[in-house]
Amino acid sequence: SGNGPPKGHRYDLVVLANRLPVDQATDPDGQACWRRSPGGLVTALHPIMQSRAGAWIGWHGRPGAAPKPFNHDGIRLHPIELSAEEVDGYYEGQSNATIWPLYHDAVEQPVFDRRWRQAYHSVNHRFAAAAAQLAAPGALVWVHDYHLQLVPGMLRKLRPDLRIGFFLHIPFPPVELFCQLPMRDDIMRGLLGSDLVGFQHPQGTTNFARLAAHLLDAELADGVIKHESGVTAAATFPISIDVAGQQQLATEPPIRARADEIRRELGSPRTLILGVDRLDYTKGIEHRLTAYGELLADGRLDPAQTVMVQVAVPSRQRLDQYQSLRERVETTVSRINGRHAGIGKLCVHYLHQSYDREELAALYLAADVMAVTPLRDGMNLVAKEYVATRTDGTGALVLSEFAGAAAELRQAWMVNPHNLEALKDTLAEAAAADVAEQRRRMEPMRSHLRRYDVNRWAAAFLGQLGDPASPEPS
Ligand code: GDG
Repeated sequence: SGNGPPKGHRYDLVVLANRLPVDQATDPDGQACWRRSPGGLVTALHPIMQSRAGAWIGWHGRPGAAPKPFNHDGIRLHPIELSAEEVDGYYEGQSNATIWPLYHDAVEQPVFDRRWRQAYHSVNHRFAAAAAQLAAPGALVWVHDYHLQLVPGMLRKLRPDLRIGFFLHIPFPPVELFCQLPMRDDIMRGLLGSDLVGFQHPQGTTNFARLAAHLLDAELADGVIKHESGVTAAATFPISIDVAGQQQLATEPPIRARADEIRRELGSPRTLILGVDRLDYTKGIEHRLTAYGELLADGRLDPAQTVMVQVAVPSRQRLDQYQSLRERVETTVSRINGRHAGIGKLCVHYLHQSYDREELAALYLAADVMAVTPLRDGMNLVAKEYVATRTDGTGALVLSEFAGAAAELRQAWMVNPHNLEALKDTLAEAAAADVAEQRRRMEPMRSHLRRYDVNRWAAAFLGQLGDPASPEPS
């Protein structure tokens, strides 16, 4: 780190996201420090931001006064202050209790609250004002995700010279669901402040264009939306992972040894079924557990030969909906173990903890069946990480039709998680597949991912936004 450029320096590339790409940590001699956060977006943008000396605007993760702007790993970081009330209203309220459930097909009832909308508006304005100050004339500005949907419109007013792109990491809902939102007009005008809006899946792109036509009488032609205040392109950019990095992890001897050790510690089962998700109601964790429990009860899976590991990373724990989900999941796990486990032989190993990439890679390597069964998911990177980790082409991916990843990982064992019988059949089939069948499905998915990694994703978006250093890939 360091003090970096003088005050008033302007940047040619500015990224905005709810969070900065660093977490507060403590170094070995007890000093507070910043550490690069794990996660795909950070990995994807880091090299581009470094080579372009870009600036990143985001929240540092705690309520109250923000640290001064600082440099970290060659990137300028500009923290945005949020008061405790704004964390409640903008982040937990409007972002995670209204927009998140609504954009995920309302699989959980969205909550509407006027006070949250005010906080969402003022925090979005703070982000836009920071970007207006930091961006060089004609700079590229890339805004990320559902927390910041008003920013493009606000920034366009402050700085009409900028090229503004917005990427939504979660699904964009159909018109009739979106129209429930009391903020619908503000959000639509906010998004249409962009030159380019990107979605994970063609469905999102279509939903957005239809909505513009429906709400604002916009004209649609050739991926471009003509509206009262200009022209916005809408296109699909499915996000990916650092495929080479993930494959590298999979070949490291300590990680391979750890995978073997995990299987031994689990009692060397014939079939290990794995789930890895944030503990979120969109991820279909309960559906997956219920299906597994019934397969044991029906005698279609043998509890002496089968183990399930469910990693449920703690998430948004202050929200009621997440607390009650946790209770339901934990009850289901206990019920399955209570009925089918033996002394020293659990059927479900439930881990409400977070793990580093190395341990996750070892779990992916150890798992015969990877169960990814969201009710709705923008993409789902866990599915892609599993495929990239299986360098020998073995392993069975069970994948929900409602994950964005289903549009690309076509050879997975595809399932509708709402259909319990289908989910049971699919899990049982995947568990019974021989190595030839596993490879027949895995190889095309692996070659797809090798071609479409996260660098290509970022270059495609920035290329279409007009970045001369990221020509659009063919
Ligand atoms: C949103 C959208 C979209 C897992 N355990 C830990 C941990 N992970 C990592 C995984 C993976 C990432 O977190 C989870 O990504 P997902 O895509 O599966 O899900 P969301 O968190 O819901 O992400 C999603 C994504 O944005 C990107 O656009 O794909 O649809 O919902 O990389 O390996 N990370 C840490 N500790 C863990 O224990 N730090």
